[in-house]
Amino acid sequence: LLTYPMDSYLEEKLDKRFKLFRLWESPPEKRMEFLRSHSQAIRAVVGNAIVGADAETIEALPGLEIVASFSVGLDKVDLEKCRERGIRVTNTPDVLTEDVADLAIGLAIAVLRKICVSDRYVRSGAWKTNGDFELTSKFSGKSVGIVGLGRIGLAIAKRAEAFGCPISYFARSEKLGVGYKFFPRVVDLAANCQVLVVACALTAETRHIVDREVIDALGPQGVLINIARGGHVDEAQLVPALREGRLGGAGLDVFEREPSVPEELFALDNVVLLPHVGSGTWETRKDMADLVLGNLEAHALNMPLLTPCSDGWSR
Ligand code: 8YV
Repeated sequence: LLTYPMDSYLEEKLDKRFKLFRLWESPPEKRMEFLRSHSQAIRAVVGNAIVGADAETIEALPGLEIVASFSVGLDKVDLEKCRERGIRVTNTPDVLTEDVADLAIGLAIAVLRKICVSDRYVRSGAWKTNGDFELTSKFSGKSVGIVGLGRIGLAIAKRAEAFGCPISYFARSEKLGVGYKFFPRVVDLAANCQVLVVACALTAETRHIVDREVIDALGPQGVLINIARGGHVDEAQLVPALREGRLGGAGLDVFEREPSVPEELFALDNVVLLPHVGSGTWETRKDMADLVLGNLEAHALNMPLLTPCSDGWSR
């Protein structure tokens, strides 16, 4: 069962090797009926960051053996239910780390140097009529705070280091041997950095980890970058903070209710908004698809899975 239209390469390969059901082809109100009518046939679910395998879906599929997610984040998979039922879960770690880390740095530079605003300045003809563009803020050397020092967090740290940025981080526990300053509280990390990057997995524990207090600690000169999940940030607090200049800026690849984005953000020049494209390159999406296929094949052949879910907190 493919839950959502994803990569065409993945869909073609799945279609060739398996009997493929496409969940989105049935209207939302008929989905449970659809699942129940194929409940015996469906042995695997391939979901993504938008539609995974929730408790209802899992319950409707008594023959389900494996959930192979086309994502590293597993917040759309009911892991508890899978554990209870002995359903195997795989994701796509590592292959997307570089792209997501690249995009985090890209967003930070885009916000601080106003790349998108100045692009609009040229396109609108304003350069000719109004003269030089306003001055912007430097990225190199800014202190960068990272929430979650997993694979992606570390890759962002490595890149930011190359820009001469001092790095600090928040994680569930201090990581030995990384050489970055550890803050046991996110609010203290936010108060002590200029660019705060969210790079952890979304769990009950990390939902709204960036709340009003953290936003205020980051402050009018601070920039928030989110390449993880919209649910990490309390959007109802973020939007007025950006509008009122209580927060300096934000680069957001993810939102709480994708594909809906708070429209108030559209008018703001201190934000850069992307449609969840962190892993969205041809190269990486192919690698992710190959991992999904490899995991399904390994499962079918009773071989060890390539990337079983480790249930970790940092991605
Ligand atoms: C994808 C992601 O956008 O890996 C993740 O957790 O959010 C992304 O790589 C998505 O799952 C592709 O549809």
